[in-house]
Amino acid sequence: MQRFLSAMAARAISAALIHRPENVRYLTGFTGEGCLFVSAQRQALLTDFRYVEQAARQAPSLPCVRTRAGKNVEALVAELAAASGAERLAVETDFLCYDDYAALQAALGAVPLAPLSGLVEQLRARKDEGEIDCIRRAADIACRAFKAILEVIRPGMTEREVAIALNYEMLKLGSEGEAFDTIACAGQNGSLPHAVPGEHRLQNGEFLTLDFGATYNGYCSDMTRTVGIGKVDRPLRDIYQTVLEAHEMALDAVRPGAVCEEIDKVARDFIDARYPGAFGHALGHGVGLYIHEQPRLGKGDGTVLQPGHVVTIEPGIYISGLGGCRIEDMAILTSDGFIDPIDAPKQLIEL
Ligand SMILES: [Mn+2]
Repeated sequence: MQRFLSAMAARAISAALIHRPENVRYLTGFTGEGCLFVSAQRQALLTDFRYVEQAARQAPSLPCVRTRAGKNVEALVAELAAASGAERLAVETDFLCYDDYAALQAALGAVPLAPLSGLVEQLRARKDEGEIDCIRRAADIACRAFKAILEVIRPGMTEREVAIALNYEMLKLGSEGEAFDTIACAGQNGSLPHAVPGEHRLQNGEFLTLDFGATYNGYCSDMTRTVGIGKVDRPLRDIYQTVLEAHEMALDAVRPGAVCEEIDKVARDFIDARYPGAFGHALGHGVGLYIHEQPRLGKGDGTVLQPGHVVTIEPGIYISGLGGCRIEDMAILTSDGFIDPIDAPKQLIEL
């Protein structure tokens, strides 16, 4: 909260209202529904009866303002803004829906709304020791679940059955829930980077791509492995080796001081020279309380990696009609390199 107040002051933002659940959690520890008002003079959680006690437990030092019939959240925010002498109120314009925005503006009258422009997300980009510990635990859960699922996967299972079994393993191992919808796609479905697991049954000779993450204390992990169902033939093996080499080359380029888009380029140039146009998404992204955070390892992001950044490295090749392959690890930037919390094997596994 102190860092956020300083960042607000540096941007001449006198008051802000935070709605995004990850941002409210980051600044206060509160995980229930509601929003957070912040000005130099006043900080308060606004929530309803269902979460008042929870707010007192999770954020004991923060005043909680209870919304109720006749005192809706907009009216209460207007009171807080007036008490703070706010000239404008910054909100998450990339999150707040139009109707809520309009209701808030109506209640605020002459005080205009303004974009907060990702200020909390910028603070969240570099993780502290406690956050990194949670991410490492989430990664460990996912890695152990992957090891377990390898014993379960059989030809004839559907993608959906694999995804359910993998989710169950993660939950048993302590995950609070999936970091995002688990991807399990096989055969020709592998060319869809974000395929939804369906009724396709695993067949010998095809690839199965698993992209999944666990959560621990709110923090996410993210990993992808592609495995062969039985022996896999030439075209797929070549794809795998190319993705693996690109993945290793990109990891070699990760260090404090490296520029995000340049790491992306290392993997992209290598793949494009062999499979033009087959790697159509960014190399990676930040991971934290939310699965896709700053920075982005892709063209146009000139962020210089620093200790505390946590990013994924996930090149892939996708060929319609044939299938696809992706290999994803995470890199936790340290003062002299990085820690890779994903310790699952990367050489091709043929089940
Ligand atoms: Mn990812």
